[in-house]
Amino acid sequence: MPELAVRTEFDYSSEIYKDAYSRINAIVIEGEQEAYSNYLQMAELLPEDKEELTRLAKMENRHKKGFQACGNNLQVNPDMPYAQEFFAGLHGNFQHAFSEGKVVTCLLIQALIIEAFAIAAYNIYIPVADDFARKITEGVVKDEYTHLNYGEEWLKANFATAKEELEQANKENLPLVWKMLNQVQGDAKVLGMEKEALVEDFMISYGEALSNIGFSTREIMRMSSYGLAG
Ligand code: Y39
Ligand code: FE
Ligand code: FE
Repeated sequence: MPELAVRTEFDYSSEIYKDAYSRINAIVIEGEQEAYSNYLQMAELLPEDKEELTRLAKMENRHKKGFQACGNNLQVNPDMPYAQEFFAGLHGNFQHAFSEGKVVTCLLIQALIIEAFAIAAYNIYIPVADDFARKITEGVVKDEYTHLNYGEEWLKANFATAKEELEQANKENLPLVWKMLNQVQGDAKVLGMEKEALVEDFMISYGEALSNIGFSTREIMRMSSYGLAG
């Protein structure tokens, strides 16, 4: 008998699933909330793009509502304090960069790193999600590509002046992503999401973005593995 591809089924109402979901769902809700306010803050730094950035911010707010509905649908209470702690490092770095008007660093943190992280997480989640969450997430992930593309285009157009700051910001922020991935690894697995798959998808989106912006393959390899071993 030929081997068939079997879609893994989950007991979405089991306590173990709901417990893991209470943290992952909170991370996503908090991430969307912070993304919303990050785009509004970037709109202040880039008044010429204010309209577009406000439009992106509003998409993030819709995503947040969508994921809140996913939690409600599974009767899960998102653990928001856990999620705020989870994002504290990136959040602090973004706020610090914003206070100094460092738009390149803000773009790297939100529009490249966090978007690539979101794209990886949502792509890997879709095949293992419950039907309700799958439909929501499929709509959301399309928007996240739009957000990543915004960051790419802006940084590509300003590559010469942004390059050094990008490398520095990558150094300071990418290690946080690897730490965050390690931290969620156990809960992600309960939901059917493997860390290796998350890392692979993240590397693809982030690496392609760096390439489109103008970095060489060598630079991309050096940058994207920064802090991976640590
Ligand atoms: O731009 C966005 O919408 C990003 C805020 C959302 C971040 C999602 C972060 C997902 C990490 C989840 C890790 C689960 C394995
Ligand atoms: Fe989003
Ligand atoms: Fe986004």
